Amino acid sequence: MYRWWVFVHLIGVFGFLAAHGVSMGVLFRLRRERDPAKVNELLQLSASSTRAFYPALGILLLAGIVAGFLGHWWSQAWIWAAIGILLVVTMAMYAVATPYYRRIRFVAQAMEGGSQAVTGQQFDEILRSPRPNWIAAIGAVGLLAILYLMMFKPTFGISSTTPAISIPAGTPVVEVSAKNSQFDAKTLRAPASEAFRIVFHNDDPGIPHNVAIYMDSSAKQALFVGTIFNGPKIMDYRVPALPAGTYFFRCDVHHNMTGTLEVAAASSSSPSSSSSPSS
Ligand SMILES: [Cu+2]
Repeated sequence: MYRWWVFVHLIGVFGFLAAHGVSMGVLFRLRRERDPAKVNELLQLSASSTRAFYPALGILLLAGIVAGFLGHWWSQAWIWAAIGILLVVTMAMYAVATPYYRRIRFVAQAMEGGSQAVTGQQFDEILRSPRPNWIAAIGAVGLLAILYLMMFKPTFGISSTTPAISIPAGTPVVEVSAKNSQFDAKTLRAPASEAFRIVFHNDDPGIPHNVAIYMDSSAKQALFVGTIFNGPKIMDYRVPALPAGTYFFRCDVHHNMTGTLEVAAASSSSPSSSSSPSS
């Protein structure tokens, strides 16, 4: 589900960039055009392409927000930084581009209408303005910054530190790690009819995982659902006593991360980790 929303989000990004491609092309084409009628035509082409901005931007934002919730990203700095950059870049590009376009359109329409108020030389100066370079530079820097944030999801050093975990002596413990979005064990073992702990190491920076236990692989009946959290972090889950049996566990964020939990009477099963015989 998360991947689908990221997919839709990227479709919005492509639409947004394609619409910008037209107006960027016009922007640089304008600098070489001196015929007022053709300048007006180009401006109309650009204006019609900007109409595609808004639906694409809407798709981009909607899918991005949904994916932000599904991926549990809202507690992370990078997503807010990306939104901030999008806002600032949008406003900056609008502020730089709008007066430029407006001025050219005003002069070109007057000239096409037969006005002699602006000479060909003055029109040339307006069209040769360095503004298109600025507009393109702001957009490119903003796009690269957002792309970097999306790909690398930097924590900016404000990731949560690992709290000390204290587990009373004699409590059965099951350890499992997630790395590169995979569990390090396909099978976990726990004692029957006894509450136990799962010490879960999420070793994936900025990626949310959890461990949830279900009756079977249909994952319809949950027996225990661990808190979803971003790595790198360790959490200990308090799992209630389960009757002997074979259960299914998975990460609720990544349904391809699965395994089997074997719950057996303490005497008949060899303990998987530091669980000790009850005193
Ligand atoms: Cu996961």
